[in-house]
Amino acid sequence: TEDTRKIRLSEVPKHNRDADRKWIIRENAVYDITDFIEQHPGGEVILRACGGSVDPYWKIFSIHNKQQVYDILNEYQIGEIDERDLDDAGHVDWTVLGDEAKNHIVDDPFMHDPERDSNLVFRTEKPCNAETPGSMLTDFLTPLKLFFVRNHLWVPQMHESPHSVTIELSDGEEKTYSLADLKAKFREHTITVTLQCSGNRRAHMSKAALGPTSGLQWDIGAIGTAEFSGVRLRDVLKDAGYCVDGDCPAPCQAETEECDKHVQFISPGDTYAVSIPLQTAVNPQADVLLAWDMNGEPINRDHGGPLRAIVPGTTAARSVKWLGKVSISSDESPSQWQQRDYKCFGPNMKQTQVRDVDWECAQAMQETPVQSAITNVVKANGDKKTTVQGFAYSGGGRGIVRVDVSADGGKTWKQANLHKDQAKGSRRWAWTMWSIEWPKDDLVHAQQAEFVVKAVDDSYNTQPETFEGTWNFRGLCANAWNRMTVPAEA
Ligand code: MTE
Ligand code: MO
Repeated sequence: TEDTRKIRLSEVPKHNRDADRKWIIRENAVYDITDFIEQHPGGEVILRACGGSVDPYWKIFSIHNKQQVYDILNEYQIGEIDERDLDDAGHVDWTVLGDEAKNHIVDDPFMHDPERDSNLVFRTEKPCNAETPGSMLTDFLTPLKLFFVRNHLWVPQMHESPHSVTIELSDGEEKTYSLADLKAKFREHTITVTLQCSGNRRAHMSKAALGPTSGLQWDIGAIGTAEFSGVRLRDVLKDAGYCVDGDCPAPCQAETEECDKHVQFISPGDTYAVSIPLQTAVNPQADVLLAWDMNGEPINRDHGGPLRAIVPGTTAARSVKWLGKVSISSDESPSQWQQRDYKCFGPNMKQTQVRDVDWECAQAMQETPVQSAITNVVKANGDKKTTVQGFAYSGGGRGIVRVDVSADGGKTWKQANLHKDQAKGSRRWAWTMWSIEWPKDDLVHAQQAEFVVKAVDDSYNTQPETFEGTWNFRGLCANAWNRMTVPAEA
């Protein structure tokens, strides 16, 4: 329009990531996003686009191509590119910048991602977010090639140099350990851990009367179980100079600095960062690991190799992959992934009110509630016998003590057999597989049977019947009774 400020293209590169005011352009419009960067859901990666166009990035991160995102961006528009810098088609003509133009060609950061098993169900390709088909979640230890992948960004290329992790104490002192140091210096521990994404079963919550929730619409398969080997974070913190149990030389940091409350895990380049309570990190019964092996193999690139944090009993978002730094701090991680992503609000708070959300008043997810799901209903013996099977899991090291299964939509119940397994760890960090056989004569409905499962953990927590009461606009902690309807005649 007439009164829109016209900006010469040559001005844009001056407002790059290092400038005071950071600009981007989208199509022909110019935006000053300096004040938005902090709120960017994807963190600081947005800085890469500053001083140039976001278009090539949004081609890659196609998640941006929606009205909600355009609306946010529009608030930051300051002008548009001067006509003199547009080509005949009316598009920005980068060639006017001469040599500088080539800096605006963007490589696809996902091109070095590993190959993945075609059995996985992809929710997004770039970044890779793929779940295990529910029917394939039958083994106590999930086969590595089927283990769900949840990546916020691309998989970093870390194989060039030997890996190391830096421990930063609260006084700022740092100590760095190579992977070889960790292996040589500390006792190795192996624990069996179920990792479940905070959004597992979100697609089910999205079907509630309160309406859709935002995020990847996972079915039951954003969960898996593996044996992880590595060293206890506790042992490494102690070696780095942090007093974990009062037996270290004076002055004892734990006593003098009461404010030491969190351990931040940071991936290289700040591509991902979250934190857990320090109490969890130093508790010998909490089994928090810096892990390099998964099911007896070096952790592969998708799952965070060469080194990842494993925080058992806690939502998988805290088990940081490609771990580069561990930092003891009086604060939780300031990242988006700690402050925004994994918080539940009441069912009254709707997506449309997100701007009014007081993020600080809500607790960031750590330990998770009890969950269960039906993976398979198998008929055998000419339909005389139906076997229902699935998994049940609870966070916080709480074991599963009972699994109730119904064949009539939840009116009557029987108890499933809980399978024995070889889970390792100080507490129960792994799911429990269960199954139950249903004789045909007991199936009350002629047309179809509606199987339902709910589990009980060792604190007698159980799952809500429906999603209405725990509905939240981010679709987190979706753990209502799980249902599977099967026709009576095969
Ligand atoms: N760590 C890094 N560095 N980057 C990530 O995107 N995703 C987190 C967590 N750790 C993530 C990460 C989330 S949300 C989940 S659910 C788990 O990793 C998934 O682990 P997996 O891909 O090995 O199954
Ligand atoms: Mo997750």
